[in-house]
Amino acid sequence: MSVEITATAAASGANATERFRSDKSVAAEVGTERVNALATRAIKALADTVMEEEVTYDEYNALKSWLIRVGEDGEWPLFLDVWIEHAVEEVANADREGSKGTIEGPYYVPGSPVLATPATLPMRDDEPGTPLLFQGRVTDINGEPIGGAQVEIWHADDLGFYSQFAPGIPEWNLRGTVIADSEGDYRINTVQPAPYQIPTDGACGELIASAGWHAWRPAHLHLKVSAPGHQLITTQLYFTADEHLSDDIASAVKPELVLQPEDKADGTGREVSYDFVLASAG
Ligand code: MBD
Ligand code: FE
Repeated sequence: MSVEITATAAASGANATERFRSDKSVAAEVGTERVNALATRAIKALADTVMEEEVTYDEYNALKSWLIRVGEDGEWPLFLDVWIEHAVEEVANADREGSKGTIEGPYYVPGSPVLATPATLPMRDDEPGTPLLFQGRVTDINGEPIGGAQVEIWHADDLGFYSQFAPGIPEWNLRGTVIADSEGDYRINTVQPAPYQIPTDGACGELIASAGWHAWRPAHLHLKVSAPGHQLITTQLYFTADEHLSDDIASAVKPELVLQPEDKADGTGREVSYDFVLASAG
């Protein structure tokens, strides 16, 4: 008997929605004045679009049924993180010193296995993909190493799927919390992630197809790097020569975040170094 496991937009959307509910939505409270200001402006922007573009009832009803489907497919986290989060991140990190951040996206899960450096991320015995040695140092803005800094990493596999959001992948596959050594150095063995395609069979995919856009993000590693007394940075790293660096559907690429891996001398895959610089807290 063979069991075929298929990734569906609705299943990964449901997981992302549940994840968001349990991690983040509880603490989110916004005061009356801000809600008034922001909701008034956002609603006006939509109403202005209707007026300026002379939107028809057919178009209005298409929007209404599409919005209903975004919810049904659990794709609000995906929609917001793909098309809006980059602006929120830009505002949040406008004055930050040290390494560049970028968006978190919908697929972070806190509490991944803690691993001492040198670490190998949890992966299957036959994990597909090119082995990647990702290493570097965590320092403060004066270049002083931060011993014991925490490098949380999560990324898609060689097929572009994330554990806990696509079926049939071990729970913590390609996710880990790596503790740097006393010199702030970290060393992580993993595999190169594949470019990521927004699920095409859900509401977001429908928007992309209807608008004639493409659904791709360049291949990327997600990271959260932190240490006591320093500001946590949420970022992503990309790979040189990826055809989607210049047209990421999530608008989350910055030139400082592009890695240039090289072949390892022993022929066992690729390697690349990247140093993180953490701003001090407060
Ligand atoms: C991803 O992997 C991602 O990083 C973002 C931002 C949105 C959708 C999928
Ligand atoms: Fe991602």
